[in-house]
Amino acid sequence: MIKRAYAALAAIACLLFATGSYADQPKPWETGLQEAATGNMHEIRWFEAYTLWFIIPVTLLVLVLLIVVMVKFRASKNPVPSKTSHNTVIEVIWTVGPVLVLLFLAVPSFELLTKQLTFPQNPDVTVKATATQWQWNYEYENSGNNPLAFDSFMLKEPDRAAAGKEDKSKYPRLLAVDNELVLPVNKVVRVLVTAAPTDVIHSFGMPSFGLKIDAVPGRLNETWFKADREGLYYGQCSELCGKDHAFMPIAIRIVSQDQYQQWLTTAAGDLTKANKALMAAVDQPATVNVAENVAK
Ligand SMILES: [Cu+2]
Repeated sequence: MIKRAYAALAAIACLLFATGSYADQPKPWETGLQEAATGNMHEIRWFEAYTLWFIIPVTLLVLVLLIVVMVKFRASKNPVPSKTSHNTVIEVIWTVGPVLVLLFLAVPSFELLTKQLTFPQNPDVTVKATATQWQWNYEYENSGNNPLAFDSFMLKEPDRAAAGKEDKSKYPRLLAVDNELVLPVNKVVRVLVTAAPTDVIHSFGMPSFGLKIDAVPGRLNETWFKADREGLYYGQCSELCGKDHAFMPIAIRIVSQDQYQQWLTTAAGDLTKANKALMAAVDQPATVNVAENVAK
């Protein structure tokens, strides 16, 4: 009996978490930042909200001062302008005030920057992302005898059915790709970013990870992240790189360590098979949810 209750609770939990928690992607009319999926992004979001506490009052103060000056000292009301050129009190205020504001902004800002640029020792996984006009190539380090590297192209509309990616809420147009970059949750991932030798500059950007780094031909840039929840995340090339710049999205699938290991083992031999198996494993709760909706 109790077992059954637990099973029912688990099923309900599955249904609840199946809705909406599977993908992080831009939403129509979104004006804020995407939900954070890494510690750094949590702090970026915090810092953004924090700066607004300074920006809004300063903007309002300047607006009020402008209005006061325009009304109170307009030519008709104030025909003889003041010839005051110095006022020590005011000068001290408008020097010390901004200095304080800048200090309050600079300290957490540099702290955050340092955190982003401090690479954790011994990353769990290292991948290399190479940009080419106009796709990404991902290469996994330490994949042993079976080196794993593959191209990731934007998913073309006619290929949706064959790829099993008909659900546009999960695999949105212009963001979904044929082969996602698959990585484990709660692990430090080091990303080496470059562009093909004779190519142009691109940029590897993943908003919900707080990640953006240039992909420059002949130069190896390094960044890192640690995703704190599973899901399918979308980013884009973030440096204008040519006519198909808007059509080289980045998709990262964050999965459990077990799922990642399984995928890695299979992917070395057959990437399509590994991707299909992974999709079946992670998309299952959502399918149950859809069936439930249809039943109603
Ligand atoms: Cu680009």
